[in-house]
Amino acid sequence: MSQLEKPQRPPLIDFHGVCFSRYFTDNWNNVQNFKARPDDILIATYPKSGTTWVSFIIDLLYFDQTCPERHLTVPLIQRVPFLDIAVPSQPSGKDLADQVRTAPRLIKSHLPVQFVPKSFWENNCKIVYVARNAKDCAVSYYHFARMDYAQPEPGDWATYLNSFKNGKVVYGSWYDHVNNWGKRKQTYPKIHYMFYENLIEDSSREILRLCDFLGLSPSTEEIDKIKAAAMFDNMKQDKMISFFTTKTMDQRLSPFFRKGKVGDWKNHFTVAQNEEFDEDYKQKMKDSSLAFRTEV
Ligand code: PPS
Repeated sequence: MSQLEKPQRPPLIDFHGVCFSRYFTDNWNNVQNFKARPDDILIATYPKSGTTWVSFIIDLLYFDQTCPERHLTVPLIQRVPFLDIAVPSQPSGKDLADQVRTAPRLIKSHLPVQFVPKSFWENNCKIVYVARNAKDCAVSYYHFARMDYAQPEPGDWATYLNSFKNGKVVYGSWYDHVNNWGKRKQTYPKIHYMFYENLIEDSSREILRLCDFLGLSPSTEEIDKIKAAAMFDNMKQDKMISFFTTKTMDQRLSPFFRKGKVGDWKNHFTVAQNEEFDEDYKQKMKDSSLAFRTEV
């Protein structure tokens, strides 16, 4: 990407009490009025929590047997449109979702639970939520913000870490996001709440749990094939998912498929930053029943 093509970084804005940038609010009314269908599956996450990984797995689970050429010819952003996004000169996620002709439609969103379009709830849609521990999430988001010009200027790591702790990043507070989705699960049973760390630890087990939730019963061979295809190094090489053509991303600064590990935070946090983070975390998560692992 040349300097001239770089889109202007948008400022962070407060929108209904949550931080966003305009690329995630410009299409707000259309997104809110999105007409979900009963068999749509929403893949919801806080950014950098394993969305692409789980989207890829679910897409293969549904379509690899019936349409094996799909994942070789159709970019993942069309197979699993990102509902919320609207970047100038690119089709909006909502338009891409409307164009999907296969069923079930798989739809990605980073929206906090209170902003999910009401048609998903009205139609009793299945929702897969993926969460990742806050420390690795912050590190991954920092590197993503350095290379993605749809994100506000991240500043240096210390500055970014403070912004993350205070929810001053696009999609707001990680703490609110994971907890409010967790609370919604208690009243809306059709949410499957997954953890990135569990997928790293044992992806076969997690794929089986996912299948159980989705009502799928693939063969052991299919699971093994999907597990292999979804390994970090394989996904990183896959031209249909690597976002190389996404205009806002300069992957020379940091690749989208960066490390794919649990515990990379240890290479970023100073001892003091870690202590302060833990103290703040304890406060913010004191009423939470969620248990995150920062190593596996
Ligand atoms: S986004 O932009 O919010 O949709 O990003 P998201 O896909 O949620 O998260 C990106 C991080 O997930 C890692 N990733 C993987 N890890 C392990 N295995 C596989 N297959 C895999 N695919 C994606 C990706 O590398 C990002 O994490 P970091 O820590 O930055 O490497």
